[in-house]
Amino acid sequence: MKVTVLVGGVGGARFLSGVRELLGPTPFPDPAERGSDDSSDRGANHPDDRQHEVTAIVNVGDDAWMHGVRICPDLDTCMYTLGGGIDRERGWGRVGETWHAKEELAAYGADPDWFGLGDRDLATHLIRTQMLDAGYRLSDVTAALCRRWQPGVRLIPVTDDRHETHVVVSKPGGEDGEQVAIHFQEWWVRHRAQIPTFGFAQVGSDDTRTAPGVEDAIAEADVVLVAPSNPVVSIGAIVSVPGVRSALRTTSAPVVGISPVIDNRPLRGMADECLSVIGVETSAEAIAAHYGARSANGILDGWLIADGDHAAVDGIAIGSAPLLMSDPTVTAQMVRDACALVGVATPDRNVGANPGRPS
Ligand code: FO1
Repeated sequence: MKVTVLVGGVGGARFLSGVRELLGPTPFPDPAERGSDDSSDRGANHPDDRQHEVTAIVNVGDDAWMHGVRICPDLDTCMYTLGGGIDRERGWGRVGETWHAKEELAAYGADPDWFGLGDRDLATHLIRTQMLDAGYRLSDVTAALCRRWQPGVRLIPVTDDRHETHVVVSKPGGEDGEQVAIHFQEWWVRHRAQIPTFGFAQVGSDDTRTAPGVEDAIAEADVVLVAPSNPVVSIGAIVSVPGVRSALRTTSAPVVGISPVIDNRPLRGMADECLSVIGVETSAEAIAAHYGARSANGILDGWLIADGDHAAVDGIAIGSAPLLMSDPTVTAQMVRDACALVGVATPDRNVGANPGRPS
């Protein structure tokens, strides 16, 4: 089966681990792209022989230029988490990280000094910046970086174009009521969302288009999953890319979301701050209503909420399950429950990723 997932950062990466646990690895980059069509010598992973394909459409709204390198937090968090390089405690950046470059930059008084640029992480940004400067698209760069990390899920940025989330805030030190737009990372990391905030805006090229494969991945899916990522700055930023909303509304695949709150509170991150900025209550029901039913110009057919939470939205099938992503096996069950909610059968367990493990 073909599964397409809309994901942001930390929560989205954890969710993808569960999808991979359930369906087994999707080789990425695709080795078959170099292979021949002769069925005798094509590997077991040839797209035509593969049982399941998982494609993640990843948010790029958090991306930023810092110290001359291009940083893509959500793509890197997915790549490192699935590739085994993530620092699980932080949820971002590399395990075993050191911060010498950051300290040296600060010693020179280089701005920004509030953003943690790790030494290992810096290598990723240097490779990406060199490839972008050489004219490669972000989706090509992501595939090249994944040659090392082998995430076992196809990772595609929602767009190859600049589509940054900027945040309208009170101008620090400004006249009364004066507002200014700052980059999402400054709002999120420097200010921790603790300054008066008036809205979000996507900033980038005027003719932003979906990256190659994004609309096909939605149109050809057997099911589209909306991960329990930040509904505003992750899922909202993805759906704001021209072509995505219409692809979601026209695909023959059911679209099912997983609620990012438990007991109507986000697990981590600042979904509540973001939702309050746009006037949406932080609850499973309000977020579902915000996404909207596909039968009512929205994007959802189904919405899986945490046991004990409540939601009722016309046109959206509601189900409940334990939603704490404590490990990939638990998350895999969430994926199965979400698919079942919209009538999509899933395998009991994958047989690819862990051959020989006792059932
Ligand atoms: N988050 C922080 O809270 N502090 C940081 O210094 C920081 C640095 C950083 C560097 C690279 C990267 O890929 C992510 C980084 N993040 C940091 C996380 C990032 O700001 C957020 O996780 C996402 O943008 C929101 O999902």
